[in-house]
Amino acid sequence: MFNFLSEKFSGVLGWLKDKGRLTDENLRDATTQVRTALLEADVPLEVVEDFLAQVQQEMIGRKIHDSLNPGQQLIKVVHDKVLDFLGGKNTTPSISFQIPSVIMVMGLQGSGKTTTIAKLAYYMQDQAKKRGKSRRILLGSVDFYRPAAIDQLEILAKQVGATFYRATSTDPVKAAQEIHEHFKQNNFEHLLLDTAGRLHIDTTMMEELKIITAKVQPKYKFLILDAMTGQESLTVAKAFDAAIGFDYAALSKMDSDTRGGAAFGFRYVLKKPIVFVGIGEKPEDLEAFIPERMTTRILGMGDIMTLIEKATDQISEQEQVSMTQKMLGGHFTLKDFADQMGMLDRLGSLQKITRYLPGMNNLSPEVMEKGQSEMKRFRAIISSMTKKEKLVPSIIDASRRRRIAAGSGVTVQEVNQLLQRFEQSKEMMKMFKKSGMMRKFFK
Ligand SMILES: Nc1nc2c(ncn2[C@@H]2O[C@H](COP(=O)(O)OP(=O)(O)OP(=O)(O)O)[C@@H](O)[C@H]2O)c(=O)[nH]1
Ligand SMILES: [Mg+2]
Repeated sequence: MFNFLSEKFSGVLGWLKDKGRLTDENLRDATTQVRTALLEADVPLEVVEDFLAQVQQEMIGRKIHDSLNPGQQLIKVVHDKVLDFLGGKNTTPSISFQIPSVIMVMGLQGSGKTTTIAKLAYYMQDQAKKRGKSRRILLGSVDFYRPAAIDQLEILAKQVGATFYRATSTDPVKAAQEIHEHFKQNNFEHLLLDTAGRLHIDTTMMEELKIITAKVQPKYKFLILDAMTGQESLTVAKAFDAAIGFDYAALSKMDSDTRGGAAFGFRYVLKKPIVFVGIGEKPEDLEAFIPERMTTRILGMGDIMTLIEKATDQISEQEQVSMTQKMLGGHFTLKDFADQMGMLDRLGSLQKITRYLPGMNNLSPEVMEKGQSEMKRFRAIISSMTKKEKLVPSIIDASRRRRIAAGSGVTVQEVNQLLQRFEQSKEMMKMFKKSGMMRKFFK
């Protein structure tokens, strides 16, 4: 996510840090580099120019007051500006969807509309569940443009515990009305309406959407933007805004190797909140868009906060506490090692986790893949061990290793590798313990 942008920025800012004094000349140099970074990240030109003008103005103002550590100052100015452009501090938009309400989702073909609908339904259900409730959600589609589109929604509805309704009419407007009727008559709490996309902005699609909007009166209109379409996304968003208008945006495919220009340009030019970001294909792969975090990511500082929050969400506090105690207490067994890998598994793929960690967002997919399958293998091996072996690994001699390997379908070398890794992580725990880092992490 935003890899490209963050790499470039880190490069520029790192270079500046080394400069003791900020002269007109190196300010100009730095600005040129920031400009290139932004353009290469597909940030629309008009946005780049505005951004740089504002950064320069701030820097000139500052120079008079304070000439101490100018590199640091520029970093701060760039940081604050990026944050500003993404919506500003403490501006995380939150929606509590009114009951009852119709939510219409629109966007270009393949932008992620249908997937985002499933994610939204999952999110609503999940929020309700946290309060001991459940939601009656109806999903309907008026996408007759792509043959399999409606079936796709039907399948997703099952996955997220929502009801699916198939309209009998194949005329988008009539179908929308029919679905809306069904929604009202059956006392559903939310209707998530999926619409057809086109490859490009197209007047037929816009007209259709206009009429549907008038008939169904959605309370919330979401524009789905594919984070991978750089410059063009701004044109798309402007066109949808002019023709139909929308309240919120969701950025899909932020887990991809996107250049990040979409979010940057969109938020600044359209001044509409990006509420959610999609970070994968599954219904649970939805996150809140938090400008501070996005800024930190863009500037390549990693985002440990998100990771910690995710950990808290997915792993019960009790589990965390007991794991931390085991790690700190030095009684870390192979069973704990397996549990720990299980916890990691629940957090999501390694790729997703490391994305949040400073300096680790450049690991190649192959490396990640390897880590992931290694974890799986290790867990399988551990599950072939006896209780005693898990608690007292030192008893695992050659013949036990052969038995365990056979039991888990791996080679003896792989069993050895696991035991080595286990020893290494025990060493690491000791280091953590000494540095007090674990306590800080899990507080
Ligand atoms: N990695 C990743 N893939 C996504 C994300 N959102 C959607 N996709 C994938 O992108 C593709 C298109 O998503 P859809 O939800 O079908 O897009 P759509 O806008 O409904 O497409 P049409 O119905 O053809 O207009 C699918 O393969 C999705 O799995 C995301 O956040 N991350
Ligand atoms: Mg679709």
